[in-house]
Amino acid sequence: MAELSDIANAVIRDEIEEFLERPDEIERNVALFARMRPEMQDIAAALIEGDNHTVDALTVKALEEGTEALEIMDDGLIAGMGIVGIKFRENFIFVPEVLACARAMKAGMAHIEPILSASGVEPIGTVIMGTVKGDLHDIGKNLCIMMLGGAGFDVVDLGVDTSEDEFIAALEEHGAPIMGMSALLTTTMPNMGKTIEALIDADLRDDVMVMVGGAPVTQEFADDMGADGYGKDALSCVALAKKLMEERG
Ligand code: B12
Repeated sequence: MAELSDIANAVIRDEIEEFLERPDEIERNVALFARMRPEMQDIAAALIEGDNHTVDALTVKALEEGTEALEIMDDGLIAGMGIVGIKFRENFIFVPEVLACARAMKAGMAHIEPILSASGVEPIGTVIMGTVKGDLHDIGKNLCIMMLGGAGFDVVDLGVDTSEDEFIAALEEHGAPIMGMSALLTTTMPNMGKTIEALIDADLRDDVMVMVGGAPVTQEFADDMGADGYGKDALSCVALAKKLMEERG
């Protein structure tokens, strides 16, 4: 089993020691960071500190040194945000600090976005993506959009706080075969189901495959609301979109 001392970066070691209390979360994060290259730990540490300039510089450096964009996304950025999420949940930090970390995440994403979304392949189809009404979280959705672009999908991004009417208007305008909804709040998750009901009322449900995701969303919840698929992360989002395209024929 990995030990705290196996983690090269002192900031990450301190963060885990000081802020993580649940044994499962300590074990998971120690294992995650211990297997990570020190350069990626440094990016995660800068993100946790909300230091967008350092995340920016370290991301550029890592890319120049030949690091894969996906490794930076998963190990540096998403892993760092995982610690931020726990500190936020436990009230060690509050919205302003999380916003600084989100800004740092976006600084890194700005450099990996052109790489992950450059596909060079024939467009497979159009995906409409939005974060549901009442919800302003867009980091995960934006990662999914990058990866979908990289896999050859054209993506129409409806942004955050997307109403049922906005999803419907976009479907009518683009005739997209797939629509993806993201929700990060338990209070906004039901708006996914409401949007699906609105699609039924608008007689559009049979024209589009609906996929859903976001940290609190589960396969069971997706099934209950009548979605066609659930994806746990950006990679599964792409696999799911491809599968739904095939199923649709
Ligand atoms: C960053 C953040 C914020 C930032 C958002 C900045 C931004 N531009 O997005 C700010 C500070 C604005 C914010 C605000 C709030 N937040 Co907030 N936030 C977070 C935090 C720390 C990280 C979210 C994140 O970006 N994760 C990283 C990304 C990469 O992961 P992801 O979003 O899960 O996305 C991945 C997958 O889920 C999947 N995926 C996502 N979407 C989709 C869609 C499809 C179709 C598919 C297939 C897959 C998929 O792929 C993604 C990539 O791998 C989470 C903690 C957490 N553990 O999630 C809390 C969290 C979501 N927030 C929370 C809360 C409470 C709030 C506020 C209400 C706080 C407040 N008091 O004001 C407000 C709500 C604002 C609003 N109306 O939306 C709670 C929600 C609790 C709950 N039970 O609902 C959480 C869980 C924190 C906690 N307390 O534990 N937040």
